[in-house]
Amino acid sequence: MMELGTLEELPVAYREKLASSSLTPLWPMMRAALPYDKPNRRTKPHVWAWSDVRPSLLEAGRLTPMEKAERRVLILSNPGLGLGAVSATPSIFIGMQLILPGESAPTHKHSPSAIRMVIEGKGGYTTVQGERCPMEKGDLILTPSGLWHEHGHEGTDPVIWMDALDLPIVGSMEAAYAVDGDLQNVRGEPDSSQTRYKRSGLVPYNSLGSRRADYPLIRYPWAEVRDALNSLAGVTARGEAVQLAYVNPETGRECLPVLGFSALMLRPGETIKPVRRTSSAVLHCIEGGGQANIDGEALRFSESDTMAIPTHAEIEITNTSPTHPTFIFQVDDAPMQRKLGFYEEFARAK
Ligand code: GTQ
Repeated sequence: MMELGTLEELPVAYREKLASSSLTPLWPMMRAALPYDKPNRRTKPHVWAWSDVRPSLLEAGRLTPMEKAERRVLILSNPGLGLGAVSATPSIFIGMQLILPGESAPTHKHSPSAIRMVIEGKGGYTTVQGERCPMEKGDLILTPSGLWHEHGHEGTDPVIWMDALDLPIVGSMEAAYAVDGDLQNVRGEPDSSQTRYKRSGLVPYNSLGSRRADYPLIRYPWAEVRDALNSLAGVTARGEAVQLAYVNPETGRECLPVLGFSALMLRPGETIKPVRRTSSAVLHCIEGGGQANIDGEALRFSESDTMAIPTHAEIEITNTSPTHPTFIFQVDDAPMQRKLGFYEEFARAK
């Protein structure tokens, strides 16, 4: 290991000359920029309890009308990333969004890509590029980069969902922006999960010959995902993760460029120990609960709680219920890391 020179060793006059020419020496910060073996991580393992989030969000509903919010969202700020941080992990923005009966969140589009994971309430919907998607608990709805979207609510009780965006990445490129639009014309047909892409393994015949749609499937209904997890559990050894990835049905690849999405089932009493990965993640408990151990920190979670997992973390997750399954929705940044060529999984030290 080299002993690297420090800033203080350099003559003051030289340092001042560099600063006045907008130059900075690398070597004093070499190890901070490129630490050996493992990145420096500021992100803390953390659980945002639904019992904290929900009342604060409902209070926002009383304090701030939609006209003054555009999107009524509380951001999950990772406590390791500084007060008021706008992300849950370095790459993942998570917002909790409330819409009250009769309200709508106006049409816009933006350069970051987003998804919604519905937590509570009936009667909400998101219209994406003219396709109206009903929102039921556990449904995943994509609003990819550049597609018009608006939210509405025709039910009687508050509707709450979790937003995940690649905003920290797009923002760090100074490339994040939005455009306002008019109310969309809604095509008078059910969303594609109920029509063109009703079942995995089947795609419209003509799609084989045409240029593939970037985003053919916008909504992934939870009832079907849950059912598929149950079927997969029947052929998966205990202790092995029962996990399904949400993909683009035309390409079989991840549905968005930066963030990846999957659903995980833990059977009663089951513990899983996923391999250590270079990606960071956010886990949201759709149903059930349990305990996670992240880099030696024990964290309990229950239904609708949301958890941040730093890059390179050692993790273990247990469903502490002896009788009920636990279902978890996972957001991670593996798709972007794979594209950048450094995504890696590390075998466990025995
Ligand atoms: O619903 O379009 O949490 O534009 C942040 C930015 C949600 C949205 C967020 C957004 C939205």
